[in-house]
Amino acid sequence: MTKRFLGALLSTLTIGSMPSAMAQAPVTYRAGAIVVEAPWSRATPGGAKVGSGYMRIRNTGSEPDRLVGGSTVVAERFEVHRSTVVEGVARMELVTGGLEIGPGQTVELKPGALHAMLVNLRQGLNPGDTVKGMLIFEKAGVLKIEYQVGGIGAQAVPAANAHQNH
Ligand SMILES: [Cu+2]
Repeated sequence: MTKRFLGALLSTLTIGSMPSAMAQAPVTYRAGAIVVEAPWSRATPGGAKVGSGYMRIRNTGSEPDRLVGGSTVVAERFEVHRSTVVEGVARMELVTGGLEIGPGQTVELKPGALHAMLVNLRQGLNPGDTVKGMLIFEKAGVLKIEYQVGGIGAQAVPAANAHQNH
C-alpha cells in the first residue's frame, strides 16, 4: 500500500464519517432484541413530587416484548402513563399490565403521550443532569440506562453537550 493511497483512503474515511458525527447519533442501549434510544427527562420546579421520562423503545426481534417495570435513583417509583385529552382536559392514566412493544415496532415515550413517570422524587432534576435508571422487560430483562435532563417544559431530547440553557 503506497503512502499516497493510504492518504486518499484516510481522507475518504474522514469525509465519510463527518455527517454522522455532526448529526449527533442518539445514545442507545440494548438488551436482547430491545433497543432504547435517547432517554431524557425534564428539569423539575422546586418541590415537585414527580418527574417524567421519555425515550424510543425499539423491538428488533420477532416476538412481542413488554416493558413491565423500572426504576431511577432519584424517585421512589417508576410508572408508565398515557396522557390523553378528554373533553379539553389533560389527564394521565396508568398503563397496567406492561407496555407492549410488538416485533419490529418502535414505541415512543414523549411529552403529551406515553411517558415514564418518576413518582415521589427524592431530589429536584436540573438541566444538564444525568439520571441513572433501569428498565425491566419481560423477555429482554434488565436494561441500565441514563436520562439526559433538559429544561423545564422541554419538548425534545436535549443536545448532549448543550450548555446553552437560558
Ligand atoms: Cu404521568
